[in-house]
Amino acid sequence: MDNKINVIKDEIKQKLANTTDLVDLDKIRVAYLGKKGSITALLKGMKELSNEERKSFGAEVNQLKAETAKKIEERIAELKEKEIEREISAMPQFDITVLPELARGSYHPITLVQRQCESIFKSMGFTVEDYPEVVTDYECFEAVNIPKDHPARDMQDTYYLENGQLLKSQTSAAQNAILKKYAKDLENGIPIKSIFPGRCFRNEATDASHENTFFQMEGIMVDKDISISNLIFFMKTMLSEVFQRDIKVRLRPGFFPFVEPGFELDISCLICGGEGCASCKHSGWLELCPCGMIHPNVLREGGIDPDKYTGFAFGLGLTRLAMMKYKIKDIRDLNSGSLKALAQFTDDDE
Ligand code: FA5
Repeated sequence: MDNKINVIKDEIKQKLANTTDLVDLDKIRVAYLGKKGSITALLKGMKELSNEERKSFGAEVNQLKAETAKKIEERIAELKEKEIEREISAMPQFDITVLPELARGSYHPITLVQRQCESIFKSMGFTVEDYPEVVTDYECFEAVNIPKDHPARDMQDTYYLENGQLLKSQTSAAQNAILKKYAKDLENGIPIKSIFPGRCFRNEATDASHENTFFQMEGIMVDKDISISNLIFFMKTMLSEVFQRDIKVRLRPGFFPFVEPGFELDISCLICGGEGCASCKHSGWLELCPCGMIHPNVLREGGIDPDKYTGFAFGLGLTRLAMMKYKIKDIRDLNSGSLKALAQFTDDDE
C-alpha cells in the first residue's frame, strides 16, 4: 500500500511539473481527487484493511490528498501569474516621448478662483483649512445654532447616508471644529483667521445659477472688538483683488441662525452688466457671499467666550464667483465634464 502512495506521489510531481495549461491541470485534479480519482480510490479501498492498518494508511492517504490539492492550487496560481506577465509583455510599450504631442490638461475654473482666493486671504494672515465632505448632523447644523426641527434646515436639504451622516450642505459645517482648534491660541492673544473652501451638496432642482454640487469658501475671524467694518474691509479687498477692478456690491439684511446680524452680499451681475439675465434670475444682482457677525451661541459651542470675543463669518459661493470671473452663463457647464469648454480657462501663474 505504501508503495502505491509513493508511486502516486511521484506521478503527480512529474505531471504538475510538465503541465503548462490550466485545463490540463484541472484534468489532473479530477484524475486524482475527483469521485473516480486514484486518491479517492485508495480511500475507498481502505475498508478491506484491518483496523490497525486502516488507521496508519488512512492518515497517509489523507495527507497525500491535502498535499495534492495544495500543490495543484499553487501550480494554478503560478500559471495564472505567468499568463498575466505574458499579456503585459505583449502590450504596446508606453513611449514617454509621445506626451508633448498630446493635448495638455488645464485647471478647472473653480480650482483657479479657489487658489486665487486662498492666496489673497493667506496674504492677509488667514490659515487655509481642509475639512471632510461627509459630516455629522451636529457639525452641519446643531453646532451652528440650527437645532433639530429648526425651519432653516428646509433651505438646505442634502443627501443622507444610512449611518446618519450627511454630505455637507454648507462649509459652515467646519466652523465648530476650527473654533475649537484655535480657541487656546485666541486666549494667548492670537486672533482666529481661517478660510475653509469645500464642496457642498444640496438636494435641490438645478437651474442656471443652482447646482446640487457646488463649492463654497467659508471664512471666519475672531478676536477682541471685531466689527462689521472688519467684515466689509475683507470682503471688498477680496473682490477687488479677484476682479482687478471695483465691483458694485450691495449689502442687505439676511437671516442665518449662525450670525447676528446677518447680511446677504450681492454683486452686480457681470454677465449682463446688471441689466437682468437668466444667470441672475433677471434681477441684475447675484447672491454671492452671505455673511455676518458670529452668533454668541456658535462661539460658546466652539469653546469661545462671547462676552470677551466677537467675530465675523462669511460663506462665499466659489462656483458663482468662477461664473462671474469667467463670464460663464450657466453653472451646469462647470460640472459638465466638457474638456473642450473647460480647457479655455487658464491662469498665467499656473
Ligand atoms: C450658506 O450656505 C451659509 N452657510 C453662508 C454663511 C456663512 C452665511 C457664514 C453667514 C455666515 P447660502 O445657502 O445662501 O448660505 O449659500 C451661500 C452661497 O453659496 C450663496 O450665496 C451662493 O453663492 C452659493 N450657493 C448656495 N446654494 C447654491 C447652489 N445650489 N448652487 C450654487 N451655489 C450655491
